Amino acid sequence: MNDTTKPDAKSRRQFIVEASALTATLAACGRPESTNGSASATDTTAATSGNAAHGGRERSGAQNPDSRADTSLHHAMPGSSGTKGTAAANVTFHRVDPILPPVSRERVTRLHFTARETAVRVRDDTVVAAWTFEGDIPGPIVHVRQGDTVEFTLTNQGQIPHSMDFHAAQIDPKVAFRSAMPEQSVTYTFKPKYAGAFLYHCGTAPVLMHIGSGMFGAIIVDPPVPLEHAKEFVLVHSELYLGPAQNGVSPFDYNKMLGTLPDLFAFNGRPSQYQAEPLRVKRGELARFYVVNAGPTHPCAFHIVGEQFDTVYLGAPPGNAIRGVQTFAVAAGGGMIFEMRADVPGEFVFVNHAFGHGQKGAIGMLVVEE
Ligand SMILES: [Cu+2]
Repeated sequence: MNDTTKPDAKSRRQFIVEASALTATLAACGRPESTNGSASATDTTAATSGNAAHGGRERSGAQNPDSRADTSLHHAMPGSSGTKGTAAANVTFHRVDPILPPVSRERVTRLHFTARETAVRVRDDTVVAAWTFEGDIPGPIVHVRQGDTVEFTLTNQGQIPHSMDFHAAQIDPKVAFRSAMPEQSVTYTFKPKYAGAFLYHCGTAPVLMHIGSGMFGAIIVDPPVPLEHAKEFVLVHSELYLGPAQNGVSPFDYNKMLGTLPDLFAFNGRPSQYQAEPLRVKRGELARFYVVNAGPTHPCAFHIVGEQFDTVYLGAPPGNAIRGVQTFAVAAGGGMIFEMRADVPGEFVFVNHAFGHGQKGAIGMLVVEE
C-alpha cells in the first residue's frame, strides 16, 4: 500500500540531499521532479493573471496590469531618458527642507504631480539620473488630515510609463495605481482612513527600479485631534544603487538593486546632508520625526545617539504608542512617528543604527539649543 508513497518520499529525500550538496550534477538530477510542479503552477498563474480580473488578488505582480507593458529592463537601464546630454556641472546641490509643512485648512487637498526624469545632485560629487515626482528626490511632502479628501492627478512628462501608489489610500490599485503613459494623466480620489506617516511611490513595474530611481515621498496624515504641538521633521530613508557615471551623471543600477547591496543611503535623498546642515530644536521642545522608509529593500533602525524616544507610534497616533524606546526599525514601505524631548543641549546624531547603512549616509545631526 505504500508503493505509491515510498518513491515520492524517497525522491523528496533524495532531492533534499542532492540540493544541499550543492553540486551541479546532483542539482540537475533533482531539478526535473521539483520544477515540473512549480513550473506548471507558475504558467497557470501567469496565464490566469493575464486573463482574469481577479488574478491580482493572489499575485502582487499582477496588481497593475497597465504597467506590465513596461517591465522589460531595457526601459529601466542606464541613463534614464530625459537626462541625456545633461551637463552635470549645471546641476546644483540643494539641501532638502525636512520641516513638515502646515496642514491645509481645506478639507479637500488637490494635488497635481508631474512624473519626470531629471538629473539630481545628491552630493557634491554625485549627480544621479533620477526618475522623480516634481523633479526631486524625494517628492513633495504631502500633509493632510484623516478623513480629508485627496484629489490626486499624476501627469507623466517622462518618456516611460509612471504611476502613483499612495500607502495612505484604500482604493482599487488596478484602477488608481495604473500607469500613465508619456504625456498622459491619471486622476483618482481617496480619503485617508488612518493617521500616520505613509510612503507614496511609483508602482510601475519593475517597482524596484522606479522606487530605486527616486520615485517616492511621504504623505503625513494627522489624527482628527492634533497631536501635541512639536517641531516636526519628515525623514524619508532610501538606498542608492549607482552605475558608472556617464558625462558626470550616474544612472541607477537595476542589477545592483536586485543584489541589495547599496552604494549609499540617505535621509531625504542626499547622503549625510543633515550632518552638513543639522536639524535644530530648543532644549525642552518636543521634536517629532515622521520616518518613512522608501527602501526599496532594507529597514531603517532609527536611533538618536544620546537620546531615547519618549514615544514611538507603531501605527495610527495617538494610539499604538510605546514608551522609552532606544531604536525601532521602520520597514521598507513603512512609516512611524518618533517623539523625543531633549533635556540637555548638545549635538545628537540620528542614524540608521544598522551601522553599515548609517555609515553610507543614513546619518544626520540634531542640534538641541539652549
Ligand atoms: Cu515610475
